[in-house]
Amino acid sequence: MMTITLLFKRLALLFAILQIAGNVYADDGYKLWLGYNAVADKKLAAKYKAQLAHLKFAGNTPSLNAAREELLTGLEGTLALRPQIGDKIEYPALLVGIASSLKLPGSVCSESELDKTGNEGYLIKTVIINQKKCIVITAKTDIGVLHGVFGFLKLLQTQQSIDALNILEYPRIMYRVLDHWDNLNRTVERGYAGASIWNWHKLPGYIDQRYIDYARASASVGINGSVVNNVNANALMLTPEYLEKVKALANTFRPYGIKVYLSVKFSSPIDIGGLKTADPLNAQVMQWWKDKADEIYRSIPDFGGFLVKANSEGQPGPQAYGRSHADGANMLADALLPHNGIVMWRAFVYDNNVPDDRAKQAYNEFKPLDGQFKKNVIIQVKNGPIDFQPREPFHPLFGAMPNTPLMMEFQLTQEYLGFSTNLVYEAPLFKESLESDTYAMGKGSTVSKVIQGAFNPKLITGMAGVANIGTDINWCGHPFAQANWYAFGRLAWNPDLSSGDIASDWLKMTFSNNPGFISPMKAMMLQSRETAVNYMTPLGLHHIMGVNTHYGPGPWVDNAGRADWNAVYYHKADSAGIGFNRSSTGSNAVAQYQPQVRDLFENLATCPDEYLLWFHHVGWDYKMRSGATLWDEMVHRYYLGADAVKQMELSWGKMAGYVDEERFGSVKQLLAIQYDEATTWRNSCVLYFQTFSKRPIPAQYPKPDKPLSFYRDRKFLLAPGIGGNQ
Ligand code: GCV
Repeated sequence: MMTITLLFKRLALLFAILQIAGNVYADDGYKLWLGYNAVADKKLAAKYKAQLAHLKFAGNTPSLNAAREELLTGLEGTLALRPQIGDKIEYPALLVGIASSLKLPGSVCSESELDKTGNEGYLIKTVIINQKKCIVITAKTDIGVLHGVFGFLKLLQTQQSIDALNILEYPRIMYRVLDHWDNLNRTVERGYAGASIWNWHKLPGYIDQRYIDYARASASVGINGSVVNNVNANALMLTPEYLEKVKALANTFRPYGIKVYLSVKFSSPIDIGGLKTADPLNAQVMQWWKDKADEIYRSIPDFGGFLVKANSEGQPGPQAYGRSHADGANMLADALLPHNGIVMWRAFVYDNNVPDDRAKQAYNEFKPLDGQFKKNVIIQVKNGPIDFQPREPFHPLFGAMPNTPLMMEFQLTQEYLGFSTNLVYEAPLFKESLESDTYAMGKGSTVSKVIQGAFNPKLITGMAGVANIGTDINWCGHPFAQANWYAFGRLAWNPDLSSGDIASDWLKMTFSNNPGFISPMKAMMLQSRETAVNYMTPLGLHHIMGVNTHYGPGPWVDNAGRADWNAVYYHKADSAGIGFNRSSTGSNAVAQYQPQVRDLFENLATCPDEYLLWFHHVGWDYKMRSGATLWDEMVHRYYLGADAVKQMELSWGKMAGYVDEERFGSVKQLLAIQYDEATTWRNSCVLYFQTFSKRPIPAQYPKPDKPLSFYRDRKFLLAPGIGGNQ
């Protein structure tokens, strides 16, 4: 007879085996894509183990130590392997370190190969040394080695062969930066994942483990900069008290190759400097910024530089003194140049005078300044001309300023994409912008090439992502929102990667390599952004979200502070039709694009359906490419979008066997909320626009079960995301 204790022991063992075999242990999402789940394919795991039995890791600097620790954590997690570590090479070996300290024979990696990796890239190669096969992870710099270690671990996490490796990686973009819109009181403007991760009160004395894990995760996808405070900046940030705290963060991030940047308030010389003016051409003001820069670099020698929002949404700027954006940016650039710092000056501008078309303002203000900025200034341009909408055409400034560095600004936090309750994988949105052809230097002049400096190699290059990170245990508020942080880093490193490849890497590293999981989940992710466009803003509609909060539908909003904060300004629905006429008979925003692009958008026959109502006011009975009338097509898209969320729920429901219960349950609940929100969007918009179209909802669709007034009357006064500029 089996004793009770033995029975319990056996059950416990069985349970443990089942957990490992199915790889479905509880997971709160904190580890992101660095959970280093055990390689489930036992044969492959055994082969990896044999190939990685010995490790020679050269060097002992903070970055190399971080790399070594990450490698050992990764090997332990994926393979339960603790390699024998030694200086003498035992075979089969994994050799890691910068090329000069590994003392590799010239035949292993040539100077020219290494040169191609630059200061942050790496080589991973299978090589023969003393007639024995080894794997080498090497680079010119410590940071390159760290990136190489993450690259190598990705191979194991995604279960790829390591038999014959020959990988040369380097970043295509220089500045790959997360912008945190975090306030000093720990609210996060447009943050939907809890409070700010920076605990200013406890800094500099207390270094939260989160700061280190943030740096690890960011470095693992090649991010090399962090702007830690909101672009609606508080001048206090530049006081000695706060700079001390920033220094502590910089020290924490440094081993991971991540520099700290600060958003600065243009009026700081007045606010905290005791001056009477912030005029960029005033000698005292210039000196104040120089002294401030010197002060910062004394304690943070590798400080990255400043991010500036000026003359926009009430923020101070050089125009108050009759000066231009170039005057303002160049003054700061002069202060930073001796220290190799940069100025990221934002092109997201709209002033107090309501323009005929807000979409045109940035181009109008910045294009004439082309070539006038100092070499360490980069103009940060949102992907589209309005404001991070679910879909926008590419910003006309891309390609229009050939002599000025332009930095792409994407938004990872889902301000206009349903906050953190909506599963929206943003890589397809990013790619759509990057692959748009500006025609600036002839066919093929994509936005991606422009921001990589392909047409002017003298320019610095950059990509920024407005972070979606907060204190939620899973960092981003939705387990799948982590994929947007991940995808941003991967695309900033190489904008030519595909959304699908990035999605499968992320899914494998985060959840499971099982094809039964990867295939439907990748499809779900890839479709999710189009789905959101359909249930929110199909056919080129935009900015019809709730006022201020940007939560939920608000197509009826017509009483906000200024005309271009109202939804009616953007959709212009009336009894004749709907849409913003930006063609030559309207605001003529199309003229800001190169002729080929202008003509494409100008002409109703060629304007893609996706941008139809962005560029045209179209009659309700206009015949669409599908053969349906505009009204019927619009209704169809709204229903398609909401139905697709139901499909997402069904697909996810089948994933229970592949995912731990915790994250399975979390995504399940969030998808149910998303379905509710999608149907709310659908019903609100269809009912509201019907008051203009006066046409029926086609019979095949279920009628909304509540009247328009129900949706209009809902209030979301305390929706998250607006914390006040503290
Ligand atoms: C940080 C939009 C957002 C604001 C944001 C602004 C910007 O208007 O709603 O919250 O402010 O963009 O990018 O500066």
